[in-house]
Amino acid sequence: MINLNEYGWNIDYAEDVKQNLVPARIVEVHRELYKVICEYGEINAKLKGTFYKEIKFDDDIPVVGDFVYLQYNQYGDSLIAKLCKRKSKFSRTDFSGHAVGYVKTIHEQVVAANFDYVFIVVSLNHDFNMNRIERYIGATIQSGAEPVIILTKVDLNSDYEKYVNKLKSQYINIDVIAISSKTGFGLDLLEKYLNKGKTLIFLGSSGVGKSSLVNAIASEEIMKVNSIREDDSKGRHTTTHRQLILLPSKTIIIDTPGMRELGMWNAEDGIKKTFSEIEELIDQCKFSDCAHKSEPGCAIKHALKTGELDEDRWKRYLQLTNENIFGKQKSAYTKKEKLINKIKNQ
Ligand SMILES: Nc1nc2c(ncn2[C@@H]2O[C@H](COP(=O)(O)OP(=O)(O)OP(=O)(O)O)[C@@H](O)[C@H]2O)c(=O)[nH]1
Ligand SMILES: [Mg+2]
Ligand SMILES: [Zn+2]
Repeated sequence: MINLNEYGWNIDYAEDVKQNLVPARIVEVHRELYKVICEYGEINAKLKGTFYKEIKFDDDIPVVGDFVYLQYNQYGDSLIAKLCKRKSKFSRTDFSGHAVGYVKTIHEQVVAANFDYVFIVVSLNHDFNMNRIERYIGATIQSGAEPVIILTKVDLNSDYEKYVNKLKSQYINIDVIAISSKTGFGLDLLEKYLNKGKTLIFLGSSGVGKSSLVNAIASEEIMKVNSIREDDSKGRHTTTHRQLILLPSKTIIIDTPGMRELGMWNAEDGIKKTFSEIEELIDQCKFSDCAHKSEPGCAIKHALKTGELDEDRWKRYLQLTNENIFGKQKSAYTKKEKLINKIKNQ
């Protein structure tokens, strides 16, 4: 019999449900087929028919890491009857374009749920990119979990301390750890995050060494790694789907395929926290609707001039906030379209 507590279950997730339902955690999703872990072991499950009726938003569909209640069936697929409230979730904007009428909608797509730490995995090989790291941090803060920046492949970059210092000076409250899965360098510094019952999710571009790190932490080959790959070449995903794994040491990890296009969804809060010093400057502008262009008493202009605010960082802030506003406008538009369609179809 499996103890679901080892998979992160605790009383906070419990919901008021009928007695015969069994709590479980989603470990993999393959279209409509779910692989879940419950007291009876790892089994297959599907959403119960009535589940679809109750779905109000796209994010009500269970994803990897979610806790659910099952109608257990020992002879075939069990049925997922209820989704438990999420403690954290990671979303991105889905541009795949579900057509509503003639309008392509942009909507929230939840990627994974209920993790405590997000390991933002960045390779010191070719991958290092502040803009991308900031996006990940923004989305992580928004998710409700704690970000940890992991710089991989230290063995390939003798200059790694420069990058560590750059990040540490920029993000005072975020832990930055440089490691090598190949030599084992730095792995001891990860121990404080490998607590029993805590869930880690690994995010980062394809080829940065996420699965290699899973294996290094586990000290065994749990995830497939493409050993002949010499660079962080894009577009070849070794890990093909998100997957929740329980290591022998009882650490729970969600490994993901490289995700380069991390859209922002309602990430306003996360961006504000990531760029808190910019938000503070904006508060000091003389005019509350300052466009930070030619207005007198503009704190941003002043800070750019004195070098207090880095020009690149300001540009990244603008880029991220613009994208976010764009996402919001689109979704408002879409809601209206949906409503019009609904009325038309009545
Ligand atoms: N030199 C060196 N190579 C590494 C290290 N970590 C991973 N690699 C190599 O980098 C390549 C990619 O590693 P993976 O662990 O598969 O990368 P991934 O992030 O899981 O990639 P996807 O599954 O495609 O998202 C492999 O060839 C690894 O051997 C490291 O610390 N040092
Ligand atoms: Mg992988
Ligand atoms: Zn201003």
